[in-house]
Amino acid sequence: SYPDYLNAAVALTDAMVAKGFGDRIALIGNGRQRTYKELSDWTNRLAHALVQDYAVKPGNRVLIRSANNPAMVACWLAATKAGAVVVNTMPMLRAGELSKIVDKAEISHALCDTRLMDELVACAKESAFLETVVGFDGTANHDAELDRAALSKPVQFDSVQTGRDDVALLAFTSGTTGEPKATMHFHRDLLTIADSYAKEVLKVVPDDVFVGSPPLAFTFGLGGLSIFPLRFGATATLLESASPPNMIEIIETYKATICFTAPTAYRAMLRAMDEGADLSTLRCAVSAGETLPAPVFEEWKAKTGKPMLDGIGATEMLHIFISSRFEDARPGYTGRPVIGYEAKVVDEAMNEVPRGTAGRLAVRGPTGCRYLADDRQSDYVRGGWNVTGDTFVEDEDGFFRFTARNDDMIVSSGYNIAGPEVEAALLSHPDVVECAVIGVADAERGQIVEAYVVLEDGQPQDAVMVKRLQDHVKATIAPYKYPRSVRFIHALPKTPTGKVQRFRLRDF
Ligand code: 3SK
Repeated sequence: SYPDYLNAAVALTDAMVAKGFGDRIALIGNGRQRTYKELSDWTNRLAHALVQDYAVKPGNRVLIRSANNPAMVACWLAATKAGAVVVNTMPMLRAGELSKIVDKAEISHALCDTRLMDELVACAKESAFLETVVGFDGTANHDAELDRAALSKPVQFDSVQTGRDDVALLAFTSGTTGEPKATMHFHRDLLTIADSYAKEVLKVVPDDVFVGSPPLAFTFGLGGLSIFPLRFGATATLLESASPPNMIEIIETYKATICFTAPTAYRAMLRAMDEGADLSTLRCAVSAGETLPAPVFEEWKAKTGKPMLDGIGATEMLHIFISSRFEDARPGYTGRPVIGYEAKVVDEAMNEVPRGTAGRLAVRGPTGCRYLADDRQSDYVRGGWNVTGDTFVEDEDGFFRFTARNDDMIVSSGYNIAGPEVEAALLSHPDVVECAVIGVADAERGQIVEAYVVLEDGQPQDAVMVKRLQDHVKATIAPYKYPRSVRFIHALPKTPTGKVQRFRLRDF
């Protein structure tokens, strides 16, 4: 229950100062630390500048373009305080991709790290909506137009009295196929994900220090690397380039306790531990965005003594709604619904299927999907349930196990084969670094399993290796699931958020 009038940015800054967190470190990034009081003052000054100098009005759509850094967080919070609806975007987007977002969201203002101006300026030239582009300095120098405008402004700002159900954020989802969709999230939603998942599952305390790789433009990152720490008076570390070595350096330097990243990075961290990296301060390793292979879970548990917390979320739902827990995390299982959420597995007619049977995962709870002006709304939300693109099985104890993306299910000679299962089998081979599996048309079997494999450096990409991998899969899972076609590749095609774009493999 939230008050009728609620501004999420105020709750995450000024209200935290009022609660006594003013002197604690809120953000660390680009070589500087900011306390909650400094963050509150900074965002209030920026909000004044946005309103007075750039005429930002409540309801205006404001795009932010930046890598993960404290200035991006400050701009997001300031625009929210000014009552704007924020669209956070990733630094690697090109002008054409930005244009789609600008047009769909009818962006009027863009705040851009000056190091990333070119593509945005190119996009603005073509846009009927985008009138104002303002540069901010993403480094610690604070020496760009917006920073200078903010400098002389007061540290108190009368934030816009938004309603708890006013839209605060438009989060774009590119998915692995198709046109981008914008999902609308309310001020209360931004706090709900912290008050449900972060409180119940992660049990965040003020002494926690967060680190991770997902971009703030992806709601997985926005929650994990800004909303969750700020909601509980904890510290967020922000990395513009969050490679595993950089994350490890932050973990060691700041004794980080909670990490948000994907299994591939955890694999690299496991290898780094073999070389002496000290990750012992991490009490919580959250894995999401891709399936967590059981071997990675097992090795992490063996090396750290703690389970990894697998989770599934969706941009449509804002954040994670099914997660494993410290006390009962099981390898191969995503877990149970987060407090406040319900989940069920359904067939095409929305009937719940018996436990143990695979079907479409449907979920409902305090957050949910509201696409902006998109006909796909009625595909995603049916009878109040958000019907995800994932196939899951619920077992007798109410634990949910991912089997496949709906579009990853391969049907070969009448057998349903879940691509991720074949991928997990291939990944357990010591010569395989990464892999992705698709179904390709086959005259005899309807479809066959085709695997794209990235091998360890120096491994021979020949017929002997193909046979070795096929035999390994046959020995690991039911033999009919083995990839009849194996192709070697240098790197898998991925979305900017790191999801493998299996559909692009069809063009190889
Ligand atoms: O599982 C995901 O892809 C996801 C999407 C949005 C927010 C959080 C997560 C984990």
